[in-house]
Amino acid sequence: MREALDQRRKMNEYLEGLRPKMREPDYGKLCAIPNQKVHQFVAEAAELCNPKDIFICSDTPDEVAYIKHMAIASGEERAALAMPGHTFHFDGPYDQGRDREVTKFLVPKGDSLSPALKQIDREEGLREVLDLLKGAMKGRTMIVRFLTLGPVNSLFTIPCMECTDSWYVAHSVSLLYRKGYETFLQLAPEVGFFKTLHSSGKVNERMISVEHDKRRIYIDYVTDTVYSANTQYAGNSVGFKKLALRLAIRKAHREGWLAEHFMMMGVNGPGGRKTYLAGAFPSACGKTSTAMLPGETILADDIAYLRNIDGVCRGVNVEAGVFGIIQNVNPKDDPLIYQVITTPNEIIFSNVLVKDAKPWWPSMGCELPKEGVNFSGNWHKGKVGQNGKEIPPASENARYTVALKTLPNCDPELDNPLGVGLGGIMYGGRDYRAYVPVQEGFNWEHGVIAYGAALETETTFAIVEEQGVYEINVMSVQDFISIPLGQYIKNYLEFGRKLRKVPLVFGVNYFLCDLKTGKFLNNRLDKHVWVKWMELRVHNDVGALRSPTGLLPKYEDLAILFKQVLNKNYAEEDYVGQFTIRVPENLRKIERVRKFWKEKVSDTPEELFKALDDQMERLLKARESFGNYISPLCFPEE
Ligand code: SPV
Ligand code: MN
Repeated sequence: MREALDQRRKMNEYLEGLRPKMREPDYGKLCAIPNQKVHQFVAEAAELCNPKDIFICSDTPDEVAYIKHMAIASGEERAALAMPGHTFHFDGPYDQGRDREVTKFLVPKGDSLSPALKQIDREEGLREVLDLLKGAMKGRTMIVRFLTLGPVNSLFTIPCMECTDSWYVAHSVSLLYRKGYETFLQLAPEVGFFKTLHSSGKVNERMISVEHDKRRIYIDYVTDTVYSANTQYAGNSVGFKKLALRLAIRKAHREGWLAEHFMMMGVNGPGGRKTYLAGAFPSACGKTSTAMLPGETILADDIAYLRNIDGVCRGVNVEAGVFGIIQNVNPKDDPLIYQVITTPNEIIFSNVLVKDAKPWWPSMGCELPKEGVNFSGNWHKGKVGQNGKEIPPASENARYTVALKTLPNCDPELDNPLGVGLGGIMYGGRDYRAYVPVQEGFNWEHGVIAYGAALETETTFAIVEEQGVYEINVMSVQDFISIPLGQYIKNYLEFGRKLRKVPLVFGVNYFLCDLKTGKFLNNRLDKHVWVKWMELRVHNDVGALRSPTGLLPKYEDLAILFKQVLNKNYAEEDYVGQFTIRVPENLRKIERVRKFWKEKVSDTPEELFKALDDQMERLLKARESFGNYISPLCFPEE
């Protein structure tokens, strides 16, 4: 046995090269993985980045605790918060969010991606990023982590590994992903895996990356590798959020399944039943707060894989933790999250304000201190940054990182290798003017096109519509779609057609405003009623009204739900205001969506235009009978 092992070691030049650089226990943990591509990745990363040592994490509780300890000992995180288990971390002032400008696909010669996607010639990009990573880990430890995307031992599993010199990144992996060392021990030589090579680069005395102008995040789909240099913000440095999602989308579309920017939740219905719904929303449009509605269960808050298993659309959470936006989390609007992040739990706060051993963030439900420490160092109200702008107390994108299993409302099916069967999928953007708060597509095609492919987010509200700035964000995943957009939609439509049990498709809009006053027409918690209505629709328990843009809830059903869920009397007048079909605004929306798919995408399927045209015709026809603004009470029951 020992001889065989020795033999294998000898045959593996990568391991041989690593031997002098590693301590025996780490070397043993790496040798135990029977996959030469793993050894090669570690050997090449070490050769390039020149770390002082290499730590292989085999996921034992001691090692996981050591990583957290080192995150604090290195100064990347600080434990100076009163609440046990809480730590905080700062990213540099220029690294406070996903960086679209420097995140690029490496495209080999002869291959072409949609011009809308940021890209660079593969050879040129590799040269650039490898040069930045050269010697980047000098004097530091390279931490090697193994994890899986999706539950272990399942059809959905994608094995992943990361080499990083950041203990904060390695600690985030503990909270956000499922442990994968065991999976790698069984990894057959032909099984592919995703990998990330990351370095924070040069850091200052506050452990903040200083060479922000040399920040690069390059994605090599030829080898399924993400390279990230001079980054710290977890969305840029932990390679398994949107970076691996880009790789997963390519894989999914090759293999006939879907990788999506979805939350998933279990909604409790009558008679003790539970119905699973998924939802796609662009950042900061209500995705996490929908998934965290009190009384329901959360299965995923950011990324899901969907497969057709025996004709049923089944979904898994790719991750096992939440990297959530903290702004606006307060006891009134997000009671569950607020409770979790203000009690003793293992939580990393990033880019919040720290004062009196407590984290602070905007709209947390109390007044913020006038001074403290934040991502800019010592902060006081009125402090101005290098760009001449006032520095806010906390970043708009300040976050909390927590394992899903810490949450009392974590869904018990989180690790089910078969995932959960989805009853419905919702798409929602920030639409101040056009779409009603909730509606149901007439069928898969209509819903996917009218709500998903037409998903828009308006960045500013202006009374004069032309001043609004709209951004189409197809399925809220557009930034990450690494295949031609038209092909993506074709595959999506095809996926639904092959299902025996097709999920219902809903369009939601939490941001509808009164056209005259600009005031929101709904309260933040009203989404709970919409979600309960969807649950009833999945089981055909309530009827709906047939409007030109989709099936609308009936007033009497919503009135019952408002009473049951929020203990509120729902006035018919409010219903009419919220569910009035606004023909001019809807027509303009269709125009914008059509323009996008005509001008920005070269391979749009005809059926997409047909679905938009049909919707336009329905709107025009309804206008002939009822005028520009049509009360929902005018529409017939389906
Ligand atoms: C998002 O921005 O959609 C996120 C956070 O979920 S990130 O990790 O930056 O992608
Ligand atoms: Mn996201």
